[in-house]
Amino acid sequence: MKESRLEDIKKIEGKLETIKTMDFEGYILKALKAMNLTFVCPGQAGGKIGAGLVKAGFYTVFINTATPDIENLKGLLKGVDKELYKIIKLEGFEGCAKKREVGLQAIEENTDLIEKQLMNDERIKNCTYTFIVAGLGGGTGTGSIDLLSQIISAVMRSDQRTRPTDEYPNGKPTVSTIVAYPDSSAAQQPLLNAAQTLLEIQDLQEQGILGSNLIIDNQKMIDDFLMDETNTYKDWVTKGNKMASQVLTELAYIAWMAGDEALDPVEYVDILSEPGSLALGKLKLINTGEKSNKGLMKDPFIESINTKDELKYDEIIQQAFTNSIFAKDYDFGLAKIGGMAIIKHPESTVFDVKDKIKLEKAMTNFLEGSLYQVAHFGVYNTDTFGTCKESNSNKNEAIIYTLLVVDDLPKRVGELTKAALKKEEERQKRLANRKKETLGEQISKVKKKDRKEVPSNTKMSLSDIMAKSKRKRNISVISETAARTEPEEKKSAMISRLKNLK
Ligand SMILES: Nc1nc2c(ncn2[C@@H]2O[C@H](COP(=O)(O)OP(=O)(O)OP(=O)(O)O)[C@@H](O)[C@H]2O)c(=O)[nH]1
Ligand SMILES: [Mg+2]
Repeated sequence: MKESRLEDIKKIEGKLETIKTMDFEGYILKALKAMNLTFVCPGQAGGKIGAGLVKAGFYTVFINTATPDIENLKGLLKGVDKELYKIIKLEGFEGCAKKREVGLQAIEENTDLIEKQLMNDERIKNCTYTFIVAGLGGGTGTGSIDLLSQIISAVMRSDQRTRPTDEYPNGKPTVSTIVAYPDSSAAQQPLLNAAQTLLEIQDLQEQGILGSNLIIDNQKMIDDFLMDETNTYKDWVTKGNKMASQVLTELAYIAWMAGDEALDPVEYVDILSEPGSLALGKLKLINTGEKSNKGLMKDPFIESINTKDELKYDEIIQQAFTNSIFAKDYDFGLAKIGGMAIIKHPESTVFDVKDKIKLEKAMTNFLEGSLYQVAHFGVYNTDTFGTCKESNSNKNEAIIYTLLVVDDLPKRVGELTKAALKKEEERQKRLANRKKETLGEQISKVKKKDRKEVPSNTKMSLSDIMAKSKRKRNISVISETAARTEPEEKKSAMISRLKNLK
């Protein structure tokens, strides 16, 4: 066993202690350890989602421009082991007011800090896989995704890495994104930020820098929160963030569970590192002992099905892949690579060996024709169910996790992305027309003056003229600054620093 793996196993003892206080699925207590995933979270939304991941034991780097966001984050992390996270405050900025170019500028103007705190971060450098987490509506997160992806990808592939890169099948990407998409009350600016960032992510995926992208659709979170009569969370954001950290944590532990047939870390990374949208499903099956199938027991995250003597395999698979909050709204005809993990009791009243074979067949049927790569499959027998805080050995419960990378955006996100880009194009056209008109008007005015009129500024004093010319100079300075914030130019300096890493 490689030394770095032994190190990880030593570390897990501590991790399990914190996990024991959480209400994640109880079986994860039986995992040897969690995958060594790290998270880099720029901006406020990234910070709030990341806070839950730190609490689950994953090393996280927070990056922000706004002091109030950082103070709020410190509050969320109160009592958490400081070894588990790092907060980078980008100097010279206080929030980005939803401007992506300012978010980019904030990283650019803090290169020394980023180099010291992020490029030289041993834990990021040597982890198995990194996620960048950000909200798509603001400026800090969206403006920094591009550079951060390139930086992290470069450090994880550099010679300085002690962890061998051969863990990555076929040299695939080492970084994925998790992004929160604005809800339906969002204005054009956040929607445009989201659209431009999604295009940027797609571009980085095509370059082989980014793997899958998990989209947290805030509107789905709100809808489910409103529908749920029994929920105990104070608001949809708290609940949504918890769901995200929970499913990521559970999958990271599954990878290190002993199973007859396991979805092991390399297979898990094989899925995560595939460019496209990551659809995650989770379905809980409960055998209530009733003869009739009561259908779905609606739960916003864990879709539960009452089972009866005869299981409806196709329905289970259909529900597992399409109905969870992070899996809804996808065209599964465009799925590229997938996986399924079943967690069951060794004496399960939900599944027996035959069921397992039939489920696997149902999964193959469901995905047939769409997957052009492979589907990884894992079955885990465990006598620990319930939650980590309060575990039990319920034989009547089973959990199915599904992972699929789809070569498309979810429907709502795809439609809004197109609409936001079109609206912006029209706005730009209108602006260009208006400029032309103004120019035309000016020309006709000059022509008039040439003809006969006395210039209106003949009475202007020298100081007036100087002041006017100074004003003009200032304007030209401002427009030069605006041009300087063009993303391509801003990125070049940082990228040349990155090249020195290799
Ligand atoms: N899922 C989720 N979305 C959030 C959360 N906080 C904010 N958002 C969403 O994220 C978007 C705003 O992004 P922020 O992260 O606040 O922006 P920022 O990156 O800090 O950038 P600036 O505020 O412009 O400096 C909005 O669409 C919010 O609805 C959160 O905790 N969870
Ligand atoms: Mg903010």
